[in-house]
Amino acid sequence: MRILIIGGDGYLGWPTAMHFAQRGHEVAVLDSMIKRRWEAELGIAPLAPIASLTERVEAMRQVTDREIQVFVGDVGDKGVVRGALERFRPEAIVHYGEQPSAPFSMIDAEHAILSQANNVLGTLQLAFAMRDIVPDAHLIKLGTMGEYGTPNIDIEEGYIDIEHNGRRDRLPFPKSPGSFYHLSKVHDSHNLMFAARIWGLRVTDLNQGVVYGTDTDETALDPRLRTSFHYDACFGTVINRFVAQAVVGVPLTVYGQGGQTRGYLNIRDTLQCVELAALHPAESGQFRVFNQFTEQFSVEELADLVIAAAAQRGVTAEKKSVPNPRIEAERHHYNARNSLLMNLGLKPHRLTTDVLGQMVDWAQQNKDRIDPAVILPQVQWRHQHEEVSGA
Ligand code: USQ
Repeated sequence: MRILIIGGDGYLGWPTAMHFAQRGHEVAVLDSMIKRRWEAELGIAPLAPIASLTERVEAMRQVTDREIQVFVGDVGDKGVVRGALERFRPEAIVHYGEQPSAPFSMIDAEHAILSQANNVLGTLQLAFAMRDIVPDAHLIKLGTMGEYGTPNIDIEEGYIDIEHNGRRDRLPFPKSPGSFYHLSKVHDSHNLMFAARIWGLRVTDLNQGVVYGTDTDETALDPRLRTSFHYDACFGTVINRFVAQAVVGVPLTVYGQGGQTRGYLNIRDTLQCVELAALHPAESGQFRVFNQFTEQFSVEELADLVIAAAAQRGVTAEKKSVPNPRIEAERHHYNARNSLLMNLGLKPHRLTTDVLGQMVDWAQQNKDRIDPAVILPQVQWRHQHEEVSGA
């Protein structure tokens, strides 16, 4: 299959590109490298140094004999995206090319607008280009479980059967996202659902949970193939952050009461899920939603698991509640369905003490690069003139 990975320089995009290339698919990546510029602007860096995209592609060729084609540019640029689709003619497009951080989108007006313009308009540009150039290609779009928020009912996969005033319908599941970033994914979902309906595009929206992990089969082949691992309060996801905090002796930063529960998955399972979606494409005109996570945990449970795994490695860690910089429910019902990818054959990698222990070992090897100054959260959801209430 010819597969284009948009955002192919990122934490998930690069391993996805290698994964498909190793399985014999024809792979191209499109990336503007803007994430690297945002990191520089915020004064943060991945825990281990990351080679440039050109160096990675060259290393991949040397190590595996696999070729990955590169298009440098912004998916929101009409000429760039149309040029890439015309030259590469993908049968599947995996779209990771978005600003991925909730805190980044909450810094100020400029960052909120940048996040939504980048994400929503880029995806819209792509949808029009697909309509005109590769209308039969399958778009696999990375959405987020955070689109749903934390409703007091079970979360279904994209749609819910509703009875209202004696009539029934199957409608999009209600959305209640918790940041301008998460909102951008809701707007994308609506735009793509509409595009599938009016133009017959094939779309799979992967509502992904929080990803953790350092390695995939391919990143482990050579240090030049590794992917970016963030532990800072802006781009770091919670498990990756807790592991880094444990090895430098910073108490694990449980926000507020720590009952916040989300779906989680290993980076290896992101690759499995995207591959399963690609091998089983949506029908023409179908906007399909898969909830992409394997396990649910509260933040408090995660802190305890990391502390136990660190202890097995002789590392003493502790957790500490810090005032929650976000506005989110801290004790709530959470039960999300995730059977569609399981039905397609997903074999989950569970968050075991062993898996966490390997992450602790890896973080220890890179411990000297951890900058304690970027660990504590700086971005507040509450407007600074409002009174801060505890929870
Ligand atoms: N949290 C802490 N302590 C920390 C960091 C986070 O208690 O030091 C809490 C947060 O308050 C939140 C939960 O952990 O309740 C998850 O936070 P996160 O930063 O790991 O994840 P989030 O901001 O939700 O975003 C991440 C990715 C995003 C993806 C999303 C999936 O950055 O790209 O869409 O996970 S989901 O959370 O399911 O929406």
